[in-house]
Amino acid sequence: MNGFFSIDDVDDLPNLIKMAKDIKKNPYKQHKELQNKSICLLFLNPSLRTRLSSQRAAQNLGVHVTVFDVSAGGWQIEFEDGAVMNGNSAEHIKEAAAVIGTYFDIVAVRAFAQLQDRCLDYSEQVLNQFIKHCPVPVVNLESSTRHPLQAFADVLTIESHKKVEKPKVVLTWAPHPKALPQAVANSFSLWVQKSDYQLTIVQPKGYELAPEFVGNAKVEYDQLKAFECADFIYAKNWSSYSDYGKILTNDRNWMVDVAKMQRTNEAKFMHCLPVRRNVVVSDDVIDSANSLVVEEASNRIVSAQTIFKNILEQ
Ligand code: SN0
Repeated sequence: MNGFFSIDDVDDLPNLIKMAKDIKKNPYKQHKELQNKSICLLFLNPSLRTRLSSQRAAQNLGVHVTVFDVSAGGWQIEFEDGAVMNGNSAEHIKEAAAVIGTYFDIVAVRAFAQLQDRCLDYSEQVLNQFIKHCPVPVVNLESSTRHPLQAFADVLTIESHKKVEKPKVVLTWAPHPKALPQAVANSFSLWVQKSDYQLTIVQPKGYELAPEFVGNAKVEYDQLKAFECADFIYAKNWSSYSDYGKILTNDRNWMVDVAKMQRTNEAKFMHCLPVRRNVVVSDDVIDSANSLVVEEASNRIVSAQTIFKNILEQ
């Protein structure tokens, strides 16, 4: 693997899942050939799970890890080609990525969608500029349109709880006070479909994801209907793709609660975290025995470790 931007970098998902299961069983296996390798984790936005799980993943492999909050302690980076840099940006991505790439063997980057300009966000300017100008492999720690390490951890979680070969998975939109990116939902949809599970995406009108991310998923607008017989409920808020970055409704009736979960096939509840309790999901659902949110988050170490190992061993 020569970098990890999206599911397109995975040739063989069943094999990747198998490697992840081996890593989960034996996370501290010695890798002498990795002992002088190094990873830089660059954050342009906040993080809790991604930061800590990626560090633990690197440490488990015996790899040196450096975390850098670019937005807090670095120069403001310019991403526009040909920019006249007489504003706030002090250095161009061309130099920044080139230099960082001489210090480390992997550069992992978090850069959220700005939710202002759909074309710009969906062009993945920041990650693509890193990939273009960085001489070593780049890993996506959530970009404008994707969060593949999260989706990989989600699939690993479903794999260890599914009772049938192709479980019914429902991705449901849920209310939120802030406008959030579509990245988590987009990647979840792609990875679940690649895993060959049955996927239904349910959302209010106007919240449909971009067609390339909906793929062959069943699209529903009636949440109660979508929940019937579901094996997994994955809740997430996202802002509108069509009316880009906007909050179109905050209808509290879309919160996941016990009455809705009772319509499912004793479904497991999933969310990537952080989650707004009693807005996205009621306390009694997220605190129930069917909630997988903590296990999902713990699998973030496994997904990151599997990807780092694959890249570094090549
Ligand atoms: C991010 C998102 O993409 O939705 C990261 C999820 C892993 N979530 C948030 O920014 C939530 C912020 C909030 O205020 O609840």
